[in-house]
Amino acid sequence: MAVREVRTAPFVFHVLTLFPEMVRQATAYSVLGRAAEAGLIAVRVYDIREHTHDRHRTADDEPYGGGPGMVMKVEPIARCLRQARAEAAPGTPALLMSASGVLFDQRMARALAEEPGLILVCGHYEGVDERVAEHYVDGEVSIGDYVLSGGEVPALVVIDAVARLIPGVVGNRDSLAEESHEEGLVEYPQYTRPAEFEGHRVPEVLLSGNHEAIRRFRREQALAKTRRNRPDLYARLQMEPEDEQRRPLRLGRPPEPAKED
Ligand code: 9D3
Repeated sequence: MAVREVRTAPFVFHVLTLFPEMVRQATAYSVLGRAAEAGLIAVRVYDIREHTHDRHRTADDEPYGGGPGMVMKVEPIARCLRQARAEAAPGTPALLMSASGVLFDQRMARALAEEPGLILVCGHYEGVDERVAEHYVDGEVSIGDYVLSGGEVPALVVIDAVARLIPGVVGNRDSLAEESHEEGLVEYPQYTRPAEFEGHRVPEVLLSGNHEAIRRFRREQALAKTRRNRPDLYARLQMEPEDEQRRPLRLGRPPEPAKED
């Protein structure tokens, strides 16, 4: 058996936000809630507004040069970050959740899980003064090409994906499944009882007890579903000999580009 490295201190997520309750609430459930209970992770939430000075506790202001909307001020965020960095493990990177950031994926999640912890800065409604990205954090992360209302939900996405990779947070069986998902196929479809519901039957082969037939059926289904739903992944697939006949032959032509928008 390989020796497993075991963390002595919890992996701490430090989240800077104008909506601390939103982050606290969402991390209290399910896998994250249990991991925190077990001391494997911790979520520390910082209220950016507590780092404002004026009596209106102003966290945003009009954009220089004009334009619609408001911009979150650099000063409260910088001060809040200073506090978070002081409380975080040495070397903990700080990331700004930003619609203009680098795309988050499973590979990035694996890299972030190797860090001593994470500081995540959330903007809301509007943009954040660019000086935060340039001078106060180590990177900017987006979770995808759609417009959200703020960085809180994206931060929760990052926390969930990274926490699952901390040893002990999910069972061995789940983490093995995650590795197989990283091979570039969507998962095979799953079914449970009853064998028939409103006329819809579970594929007979799954009831057959023929393990080799079941394995081939699942691989075929995963390939078909990947081709249908994820042409981008399908184009990059390295086919096994048993998959051969399922891929159209296009000699000398590049793979179809993934459809987007
Ligand atoms: C439509 C508004 N956009 C042009 C002015 C800029 C904009 C500002 C703030 C767009 C989104 C947001 C709020 N979103 C985030 O803070 C965010 C986000 C996202 O919207 N999509 C994917 N990932 C992320 S990470 C943070």
